[in-house]
Amino acid sequence: MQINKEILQDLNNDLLPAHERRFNYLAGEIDNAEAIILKLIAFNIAIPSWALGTGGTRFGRFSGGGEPRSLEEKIEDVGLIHALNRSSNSISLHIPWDIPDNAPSIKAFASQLGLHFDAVNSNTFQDQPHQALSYKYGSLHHVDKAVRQQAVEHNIEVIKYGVELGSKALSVWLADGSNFPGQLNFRNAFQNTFESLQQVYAALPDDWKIWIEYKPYEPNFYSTTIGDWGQSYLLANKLGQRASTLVDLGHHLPNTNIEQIVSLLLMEGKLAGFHFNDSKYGDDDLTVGSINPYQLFLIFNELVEGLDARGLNHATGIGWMIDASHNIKDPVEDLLQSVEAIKIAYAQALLIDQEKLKQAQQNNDVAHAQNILQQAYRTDVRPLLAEARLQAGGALDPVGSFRALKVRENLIQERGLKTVTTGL
Ligand code: AOS
Ligand code: ZN
Ligand code: ZN
Ligand code: ZN
Repeated sequence: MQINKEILQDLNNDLLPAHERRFNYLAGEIDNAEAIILKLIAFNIAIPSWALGTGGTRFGRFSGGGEPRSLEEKIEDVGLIHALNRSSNSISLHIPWDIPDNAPSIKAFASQLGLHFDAVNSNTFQDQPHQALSYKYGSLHHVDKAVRQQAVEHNIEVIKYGVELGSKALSVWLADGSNFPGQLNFRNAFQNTFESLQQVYAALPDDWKIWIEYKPYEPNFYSTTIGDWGQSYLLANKLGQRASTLVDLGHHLPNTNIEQIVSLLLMEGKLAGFHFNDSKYGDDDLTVGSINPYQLFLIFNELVEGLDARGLNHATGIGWMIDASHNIKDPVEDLLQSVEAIKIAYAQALLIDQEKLKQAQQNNDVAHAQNILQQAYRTDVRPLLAEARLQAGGALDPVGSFRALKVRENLIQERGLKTVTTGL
């Protein structure tokens, strides 16, 4: 299904007077509304293919119906999201959950919807049917060279798929670790990981990057071989210029200062990008901004300050991606909310008076520094986002329009109530 542009227009028209009232008020309060709107229009966030179906937990999975049954249908769903928010013009695939067998036609279909392909993700955390060797005890770090080789080859295959689709980065997340003390020799595991990654790195096309994701625990509960940003950064440094560290917001122990990590990675040119989500306890993969929007804002403060006038578009080479997946919400609504939360944080960060903040820091005026940040954070920037969407041809109210257009009902009609998508 596709969004009916005329009906969307009608829905926008109904909301227009109230929007204009709110927007005009805000535009009068701040002095850079137009500049912020342009930056918001340029800022797109990639949608992960694995988030388009209702997620499960290890206790069960409750499908919401009308879920995508194929890669084409996943792309179709991202197209729906993009038509509503005009901020999700790419999709990140997970191989082998998504196998782009006929890459040229997949690519053509995506571009019809205004979409391109972001980073491709490899998967060596599960065994696939017909796979020769098991990843039960790890993949790139495995004690057995043959298993490492199989995992290296899988990553190279993923790069090949990505090349056909026009992706420019391979994103690697390893479940490799150990569950019990004594199970693993840490140094050997790390060294094996490094040597395996060197082979993958050597297979990267010249204009490609490799993004190394870290995570402290789960599925392994004693050690993870790439467990934190230090370990990822170490690997990225040893590998070379085209390797960098990917920050998944849920991959930190509680209370970790993620914005500080972001700031230093950016300074060193080693910030690969993000898997945006939110969490209360661990890798909860909750809707972005649902738990701790202030943290998100502080991260965007670092990004705006660190990337300076460059803006946060694709030209930065940084990956802006969601990695949130839900077991009770409609996945499309969930993703629309996540994108909105990311852009709210960005717009708020653009309101920070960076000059004044520097001054306050220079003068050790701590109270004033806090006020500068919170003045921006407590500004309701949603009319700026709505205006940006309007100017870009999207919906003033994406979730409201999704409901009014009965998108899910239509998808259920087309695809059926009991659909199962690929993924976890
Ligand atoms: C796993 O915890 C990571 O967040 C990865 O990014 C993973 O590939 C993705 O979440 C799909 O399971
Ligand atoms: Zn992730
Ligand atoms: Zn994760
Ligand atoms: Zn996560």
